[in-house]
Amino acid sequence: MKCDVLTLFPEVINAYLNESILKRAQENNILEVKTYNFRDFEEGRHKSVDDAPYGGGPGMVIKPEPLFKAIDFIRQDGEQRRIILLSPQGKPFDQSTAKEFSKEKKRLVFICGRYEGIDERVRISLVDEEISIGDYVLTGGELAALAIIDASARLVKGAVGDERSVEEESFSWGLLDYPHYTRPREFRGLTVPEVLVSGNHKEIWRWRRKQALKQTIEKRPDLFDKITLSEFDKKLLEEEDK
Ligand code: 4HQ
Repeated sequence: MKCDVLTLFPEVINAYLNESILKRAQENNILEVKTYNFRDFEEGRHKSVDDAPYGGGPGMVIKPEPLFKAIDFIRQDGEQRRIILLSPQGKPFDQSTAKEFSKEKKRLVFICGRYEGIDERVRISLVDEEISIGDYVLTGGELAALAIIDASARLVKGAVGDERSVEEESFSWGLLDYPHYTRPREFRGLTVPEVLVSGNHKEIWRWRRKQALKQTIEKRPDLFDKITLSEFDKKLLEEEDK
């Protein structure tokens, strides 16, 4: 997976990506991220990348020129790119988009705005798609770009140390996770469910599946309504609790 991030705060992007799993993914050439400060492409004397909105009103708008220049610059290598703008007006990002990005052959370019947003002509002429990470307003697109890169890169084969943890998610696709426990077996009077220490893998699998189903019903009925239950799932849900 290859990405370019256009931002006024490249150090924010780099700080996150240079830790832990995504750091290792970059070292192993599974993930490549180049960050660009688009202020470097502003040629005005004062290097200001924003200006007051036409029509008046509060706040400032990112000027088109530095972003057009930055995109011209990164396109010089002739590689194919998918240009993405982070914005609350975008298509909601979800796990299937992450899966798609993890397999994308083109470079992904993330444009991170600040202030009230960017000049509309950037969206019209440069942007292939607008994506949102949720219905709330951030101060900038950086956290959105990081969320998308993080969720997508960990799905690239070889990115996560133990491949089974990603495989297991696809088995429970669309459901919430089941509860996890580690040592000690008793902690402040709270014990680990007996089945998890039984060594009976079939029973453990049944318990986890049932917990995942029940958590989804309880906490995210909207997600539960979207999934199709197997006959086995229906049987699990009908069982009396033991
Ligand atoms: N933004 N999902 C950047 C967001 C946002 C979101 C608001 C985008 C501020 C400057 N981006 N502008 N939600 O809240 O992607």
